[in-house]
Amino acid sequence: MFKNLLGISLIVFLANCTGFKDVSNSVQAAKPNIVIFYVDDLGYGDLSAYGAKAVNTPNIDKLAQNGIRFTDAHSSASTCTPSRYSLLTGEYAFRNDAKVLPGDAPLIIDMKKPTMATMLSSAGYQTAVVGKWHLGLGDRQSDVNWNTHIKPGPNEVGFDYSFLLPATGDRVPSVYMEDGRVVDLEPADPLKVSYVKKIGQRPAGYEQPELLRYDADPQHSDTIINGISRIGFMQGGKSAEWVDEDFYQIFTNKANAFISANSNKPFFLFFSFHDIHVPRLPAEQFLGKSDLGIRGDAIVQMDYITGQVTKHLQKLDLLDNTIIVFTSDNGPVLNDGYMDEAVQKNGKHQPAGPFRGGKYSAYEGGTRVPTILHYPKKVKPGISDSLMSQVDFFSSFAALLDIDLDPLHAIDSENHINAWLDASKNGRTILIEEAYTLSLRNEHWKYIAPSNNTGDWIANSKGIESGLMNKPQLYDLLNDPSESKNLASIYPAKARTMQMQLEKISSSSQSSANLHAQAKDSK
Ligand code: NG6
Ligand code: CA
Repeated sequence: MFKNLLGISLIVFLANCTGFKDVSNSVQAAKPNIVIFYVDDLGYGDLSAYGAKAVNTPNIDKLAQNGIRFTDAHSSASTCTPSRYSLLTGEYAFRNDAKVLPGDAPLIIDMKKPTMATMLSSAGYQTAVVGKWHLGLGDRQSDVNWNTHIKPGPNEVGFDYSFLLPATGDRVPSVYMEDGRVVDLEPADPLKVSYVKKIGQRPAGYEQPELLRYDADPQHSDTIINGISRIGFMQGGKSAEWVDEDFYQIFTNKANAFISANSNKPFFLFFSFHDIHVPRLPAEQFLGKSDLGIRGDAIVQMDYITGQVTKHLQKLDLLDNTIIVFTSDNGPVLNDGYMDEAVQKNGKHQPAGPFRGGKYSAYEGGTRVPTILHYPKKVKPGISDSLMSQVDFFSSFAALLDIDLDPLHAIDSENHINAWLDASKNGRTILIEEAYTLSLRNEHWKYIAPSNNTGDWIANSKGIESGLMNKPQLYDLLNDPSESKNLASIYPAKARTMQMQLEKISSSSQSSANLHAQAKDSK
């Protein structure tokens, strides 16, 4: 013990003499900060780093140039709630039937299981989520009391700090929540929410469309807040209403304040954007800054925010010891309920890049999303074509930090830390992609399970091909990345084998359990 103390004093002394900051800094250097930028509805082709021409994203492109740009990395699902659920729990979302939630749904994360946030907390990290939540709040179905401290929520599943949009920008309540409480709520004007019937005095979009800044489809035509009709009805809480154009500043400030407050401890920041989800209302300074109308301007705003947070890390001298992951929760959509001219102004832009489908779709455009890992000095810049998934962040970061995982937890999360940090290493062989049906990737082969649902509503109202068919589909992505030739009838045995593999994994409760262990061996 005494010897150790002597050793440490000696190191501190030498460190001071040689210009190193101090020993505590070098100890912390062993634990990198982790920042996940999680964009909403950003498609594979939406960044200039991924080939976009009509919109410029210099801040993100810089992360890509100095980090690893992945070409075959996936969100777990083609919609938001299931993707977020998987990222935070390390489990495929279909195991918990996690679907897009209404704004008054209870928390869908089982508090008995660990999350990325609890796992990182146990390793001494300070943890925060800033931005969109959409994983439910409270424990009572459609009966959240918005005027009290609402539990459970992010603070009960491992986040030390939370500053949120409770659900989505297009869902009520249109208020911020900080650590379980609605921000700036006047007790004399209590807040109530209903997803069933109209409540409150505010006009609804279906009643007074002349008050709207954008026309909306019937699902987005309820209570009007800030000139935009939303999904659901909201009564009271006037002083707490958000102004959508302020998101970019408010979330950036909250994130940067969290970083400043924890600059001498390891931290995990889950920066969960509202952009570029609907309703798209970028601040004035971004208007007209792309050739794509409002959707492109929202991308420019999102890039600006990424830059502001990254520059803040740099200013505090934290950038070199921070792993930044930049990615999206699902593929792109142009018209998601509001007539904001995203379709008309899209021109030749390909939001899903070369891939078929988009948000909601079983085709690659649904889950194959821009993904960048930036870790200066530790990670060699490059391009990785490995098959990667957000469901693996859990085990991969656990392995990086030498944390043992219970084999019964994060059961779908495989450790691929080597492939996350090195573009020359291989990632997954097999991956399930979730949409309104399940698909299996096995290397460059993709099998899409048949579905009785044709998904016409997606194609008709969103202009996106759902990928749903009542027969099996098999694609060879190496020769046909845009999934244009269904090979299921040409290679029936291959389709059958993949169908069986998919059924085995989806019905098992231990799909990757043994892979946590492998993780440690291969490190
Ligand atoms: C859908 C909404 C859509 C969007 C989506 C969630 C309708 C018709 N559409 O139900 O506008 O909010 O949910 O998007 O209500 S996600 O990115 O959070 O998954
Ligand atoms: Ca989304």
